Amino acid sequence: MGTKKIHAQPPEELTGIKLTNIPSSAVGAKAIASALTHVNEEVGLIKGIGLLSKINQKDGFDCPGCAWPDPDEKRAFLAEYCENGAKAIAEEATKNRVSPMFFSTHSIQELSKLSDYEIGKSGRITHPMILKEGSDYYEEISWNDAFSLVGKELNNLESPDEAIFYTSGRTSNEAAFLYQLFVRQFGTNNLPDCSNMCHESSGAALSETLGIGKGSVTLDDFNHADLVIVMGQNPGTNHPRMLTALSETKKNGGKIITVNPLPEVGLLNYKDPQNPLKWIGKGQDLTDLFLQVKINGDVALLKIILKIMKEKELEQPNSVFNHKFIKEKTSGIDEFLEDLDNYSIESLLPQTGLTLKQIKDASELIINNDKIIICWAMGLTQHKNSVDNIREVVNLLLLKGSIGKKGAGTCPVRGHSNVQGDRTMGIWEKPKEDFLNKLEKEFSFNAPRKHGYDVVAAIEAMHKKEAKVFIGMGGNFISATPDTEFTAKALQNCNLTVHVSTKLNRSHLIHGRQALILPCLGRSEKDNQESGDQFVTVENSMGVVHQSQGHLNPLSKHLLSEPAIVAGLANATLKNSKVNWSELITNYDFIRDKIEATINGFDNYNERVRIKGGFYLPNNARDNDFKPTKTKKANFTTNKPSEIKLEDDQFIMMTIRTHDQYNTTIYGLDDRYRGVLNERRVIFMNPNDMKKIGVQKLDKVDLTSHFQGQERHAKGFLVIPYSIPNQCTATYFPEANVLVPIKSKADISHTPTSKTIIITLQKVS
Ligand SMILES: Nc1nc2c(c(=O)[nH]1)N[C@H]1C(S)=C(S)[C@@H](COP(=O)(O)OP(=O)(O)OC[C@H]3O[C@@H](n4cnc5c(=O)[nH]c(N)nc54)[C@H](O)[C@@H]3O)O[C@H]1N2
Ligand SMILES: Nc1nc2c(c(=O)[nH]1)N[C@H]1C(S)=C(S)[C@@H](COP(=O)(O)OP(=O)(O)OC[C@H]3O[C@@H](n4cnc5c(=O)[nH]c(N)nc54)[C@H](O)[C@@H]3O)O[C@H]1N2
Ligand SMILES: [Mo]
Repeated sequence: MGTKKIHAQPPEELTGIKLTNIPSSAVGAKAIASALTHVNEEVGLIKGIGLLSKINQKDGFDCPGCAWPDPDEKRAFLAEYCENGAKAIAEEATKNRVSPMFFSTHSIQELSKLSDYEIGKSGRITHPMILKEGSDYYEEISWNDAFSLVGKELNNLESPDEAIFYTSGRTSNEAAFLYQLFVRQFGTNNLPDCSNMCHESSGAALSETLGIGKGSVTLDDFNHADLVIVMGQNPGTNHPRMLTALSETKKNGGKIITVNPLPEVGLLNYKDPQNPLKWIGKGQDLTDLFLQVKINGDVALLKIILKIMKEKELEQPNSVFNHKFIKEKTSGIDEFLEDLDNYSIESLLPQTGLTLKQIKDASELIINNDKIIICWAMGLTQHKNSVDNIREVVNLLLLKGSIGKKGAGTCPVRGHSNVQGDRTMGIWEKPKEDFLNKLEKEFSFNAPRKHGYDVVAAIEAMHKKEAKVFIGMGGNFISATPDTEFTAKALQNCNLTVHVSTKLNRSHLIHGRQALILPCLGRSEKDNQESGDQFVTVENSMGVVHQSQGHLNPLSKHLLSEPAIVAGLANATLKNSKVNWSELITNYDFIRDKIEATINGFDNYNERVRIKGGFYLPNNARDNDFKPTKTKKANFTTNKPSEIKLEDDQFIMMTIRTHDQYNTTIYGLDDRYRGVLNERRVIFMNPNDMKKIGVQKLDKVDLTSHFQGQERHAKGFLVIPYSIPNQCTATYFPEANVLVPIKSKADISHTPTSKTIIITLQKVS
């Protein structure tokens, strides 16, 4: 078998870099032009504009781009989308088809030599496909045969715990609910999901401290905030509509602090895409104070701020802390304040890369304002001490009483458009007892109690051959996960790998003994079942549950909806299920009734979700009620700064997204906002560091990562001098995933440390 020659990583060849000026502002006319170009190329202009008019409208479909919420009230025609949302839609609604003919003329080996960009551009998969043992070509298979094969392989396992059921965050509430029910009736909690690699650290920290793993603010809070702190996040690229919310904060007199190793264009300056009059000219400065922190220097920075706050409060009692809130609502203040004395500002400062003056300026803004929102994303969640990062953010908000009131609170900005909803639906390897009890009662079965594998544990189990069947509900497991070569081996060890997918991706090529691709409908397509056209529901980053309805005709009549695929798998696998799977999918209202019966906050689900705009789920932190925590109060915690020690020739590397990708889906080869065109194999470096190791602009280097005495290698990256702190570097994911060691993960949350990788560089002569 030719598996050895199959490429688990993108090719190392360079694509012809061009450097341009970094734009002085984000969005504006260029963004509109770029969006329309993608739409035109993939879908055609007229159909494309029709599609854009349905994005995030109350009768339209939820943009698959990100989980940023839509305004509760006004929604302008063509207004609730952004450049990158438009690209996401274009990518799904593409004219390009991956048909059985395509597969019969392209071997797996050949396809694996393509770049992720080329693989994605091949298009949407039209038929269920099987890769038989020993073959190098996928062939068409009937849905029935595909389901039977999965059922047979699952039932052949010695234990249900030998199967892995992964979920990516685009899956609707209805599909996710059915999927977890199927998996638990089969007998395992092995439900790893993309959250394990994403906001798991936020969930862990927020549950412990505030009693809910989700953020507390609503979109309207941005209209009322005095101060918004954006940490470790690049909204100009990844949540462009957030810039509108930030500009509202500014309009109302609020201030913005940005904490980031990179001066990300969108945060610094912005032009409203909905206001063409403002496209010409300078745009709006969003950030009032930019703290160019060193990678993983956030706990050190927050500790200095907290120490300054404490000092001021001691000098001038009642000038900083909200004592009423602290006394009534929190626990652990004394230990927390005492622990701050264990650290000195002098020893913390070098970790931040900032001057004390800059940090004092930030502290001043925090001390003088009461309504504070802190936003964050992957810059805080993907480090060894990520949970500490987020708990320290909570400490700051608690001292100020800046939670559970208008204009204040926590704002972890979610990634995938329904990643938060999937968790609400029970996609989690560590389900709560209360939820399992309700499932058992409603569906008359015994749910497994043993906690399942998260993403890293799942990879390790497959590597050790302790897990033998992998099923992915969406996503692109091989390219999204760390330690590419190790993970490839893990997947290749399986008896069967199955992917429910819209588009071709690398995970279809890194396969087990046999493999299946089960093609599903996309968000933008009509989902017709026995009772007529269905809608699905999703939950955004701020806990609003709402409808999403596709309007396009499905691109192939052989596609099934995700709920129908789950029902098919369940019917073929489960022998004693008392659930009528086939009936549930005739009308998704039936699924929603079951959700209402088993999950809190979904009362009158079918009725309330039909109200335009949807409804908010309960949120105890938003209501200033912290009873769900262990102490029944909001908890102060003591946290540790980074413990990384770099050797003289070592650098810390973060892996980030370009402006032209959606996770592992590569829309194009440009990173316009960072001035890099037509190349993804680049490494951003500080010019002083370049001098120190003797490399020049556009020199080619190989990268080696170092972890517990092991080395991993990635070849051929071009050096780009950039505004980034000393000893810090950045590369793009998924290209650099090969360097992320499988065992390098966050404490508690087990999130791979995709933003902290220790590397050295070797110049290629
Ligand atoms: N267009 C588009 N939209 C997307 C996605 C996409 O790929 N493309 N992905 C979606 C998903 S799943 C997610 S999770 C989100 C991701 O959204 P982001 O978290 O914004 O994405 P990243 O590119 O990982 O950027 C991380 C940011 O954190 C900064 N950073 C890195 N390390 C540190 C640190 O130690 N401290 C601080 N303070 N900052 C740091 C980086 O410089 C960068 O600006 O976006 C979602 N939306
Ligand atoms: N080094 C590094 N690694 C990272 C990160 C990082 O910052 N650095 N970020 C991590 C993060 S935050 C995340 S969330 C993960 C993302 O991990 P995943 O969610 O696994 O990856 P995606 O690239 O979002 O998945 C894209 C694939 O989903 C399929 N798809 C798209 N739409 C649909 C649909 O509607 N239904 C179905 N069934 N399939 C669909 C398509 O086939 C597409 O190829 O990656 C993580 N990996
Ligand atoms: Mo994510």
